[in-house]
Amino acid sequence: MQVIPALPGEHNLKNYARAREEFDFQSVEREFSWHATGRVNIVYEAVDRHVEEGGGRQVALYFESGERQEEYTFGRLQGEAARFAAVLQKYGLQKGDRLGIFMPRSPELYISFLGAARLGVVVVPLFEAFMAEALKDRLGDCGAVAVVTTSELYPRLPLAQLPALKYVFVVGENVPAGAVGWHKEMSLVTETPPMEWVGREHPLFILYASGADGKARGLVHVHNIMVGLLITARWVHDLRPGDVYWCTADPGWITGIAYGFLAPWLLGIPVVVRGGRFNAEDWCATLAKYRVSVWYSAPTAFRMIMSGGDELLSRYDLSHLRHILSVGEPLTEEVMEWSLARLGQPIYDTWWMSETGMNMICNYRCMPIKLGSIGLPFPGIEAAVVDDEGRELPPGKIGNLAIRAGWPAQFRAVWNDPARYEEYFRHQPWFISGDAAYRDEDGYFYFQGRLDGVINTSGERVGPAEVESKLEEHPAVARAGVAGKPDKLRGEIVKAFIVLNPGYTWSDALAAELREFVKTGLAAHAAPREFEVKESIPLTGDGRVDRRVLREWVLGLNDA
Ligand code: 6R9
Repeated sequence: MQVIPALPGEHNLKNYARAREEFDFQSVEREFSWHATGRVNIVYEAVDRHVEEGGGRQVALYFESGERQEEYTFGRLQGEAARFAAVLQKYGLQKGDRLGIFMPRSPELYISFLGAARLGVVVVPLFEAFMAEALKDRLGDCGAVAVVTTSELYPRLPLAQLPALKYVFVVGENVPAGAVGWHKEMSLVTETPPMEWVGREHPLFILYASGADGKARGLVHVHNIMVGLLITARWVHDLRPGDVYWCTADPGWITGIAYGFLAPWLLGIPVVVRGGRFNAEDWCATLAKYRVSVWYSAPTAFRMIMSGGDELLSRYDLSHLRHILSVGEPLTEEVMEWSLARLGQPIYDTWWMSETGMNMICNYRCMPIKLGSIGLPFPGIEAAVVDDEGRELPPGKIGNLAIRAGWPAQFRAVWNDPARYEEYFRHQPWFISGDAAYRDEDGYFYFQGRLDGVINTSGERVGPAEVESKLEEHPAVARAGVAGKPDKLRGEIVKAFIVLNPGYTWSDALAAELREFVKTGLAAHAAPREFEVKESIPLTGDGRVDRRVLREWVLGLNDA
């Protein structure tokens, strides 16, 4: 096994072993203003505080998308967020109400998030690829009273099926009849409300994440998430004054929320946000143009840049890049070798999930990287590999990757579904992640795939049951079973096994139609890339799809 030695030089985290022994999260709490004042709001710590301490003219956000290029200082963000809080207040939104944010990356998205949280309103981020059904499930489940969107996405909102939804704020021109103009309302604000102080346990956002069965679950994160974000931004991402940080994840997913803006802003570090579709050339141009020094991305993106060839990289000055991190899917040897050879540095893998809220098992600059390992638990975090009864397994044995419950950024509930929440904690004191892993003698962890059938395509989480129920709405489909099939570029692709209804025959046209059906009904990234017709779908004793057999099917095991 290849080992990449610890990097020499000054790092924020200097000695991992010592930090493991001495560090506790309470020491981080002392860094927040609320430690002294008792007044809590993450927006104050991420934005207002920097302004009050004289950093109002520092850039917080470099935004670029197509023709649009804008810079926002912390001062400007503070002002705009306060105005949006005033708009929400005018429309009667109060602390604890839920506000959906369903739009492509734009400054207005971040302003809406901050403005809501400033008022104690709970944000429900919705990935821009979601279609009517996914939106109905999520907005309906949390009873959102308002949504921020764009005129392009507005028609996807199934308004008639969302009785609790009272207002839709539309960003940009062409505000549809019945909707509220976001910009117009912002321009009318004359007075802004003060920061709403909340408890540390007050909900900040509800993020819907797919599980193995049923509908997506609303993971509730609270303002206290800041404790985990600040210290990982410093020790894992190694952020310090002068850095320009680019996390490429979309704010519809946990990475794009936690590290896309909250974590770096807690340290007053400017972030780059790039809109539009992925394009290897544009991404290299962005790294060079903004002199990105710390870059957080995913293996699929690295592979796409890799396939652009050395010639692409050689045209850009990437000399400012000093720390690269990866998340979401296994970081393969080929990507690591490419980075070492072409970017002159390793990539630091980080393992965590929507439920954990913060980086959990990571690689650090002061520690050797063992190729193929997701690294070591963050100081203050205890991780283990446990069997199906919750008993700890020795090194080398594959089992459930588990985390000792009670870390600061932990999700606090599954909205409307306490039983689902309890299920994660069924083996006290452990949180059971759903991932398989083993540990070596030195305590390094090795990710071994999902245990529960959740699909990870290009780092995006897809719930097989949601895709199955969508497919089964189509008249041609009697029964569907969906699984992730290993794929060189995307990690996994969505593969659907289907049983046809009488009178239907299989054809490429039907495959295309089913694909489109999922794409337009649920979400583009959830649409199966491969289909296979079967006589029947394997079921477990209690009538659920047997994910273990599907897994064998996609891997081509026991092919019958
Ligand atoms: C942060 C995020 C979580 C699932 C997780 C695991 C996979 C995350 C990984 C990784 C291999 C890594 N995952 N980090 N797999 N190596 N470094 O992605 O959250 O969208 O909830 O997905 O992603 O399977 O369980 P989320």
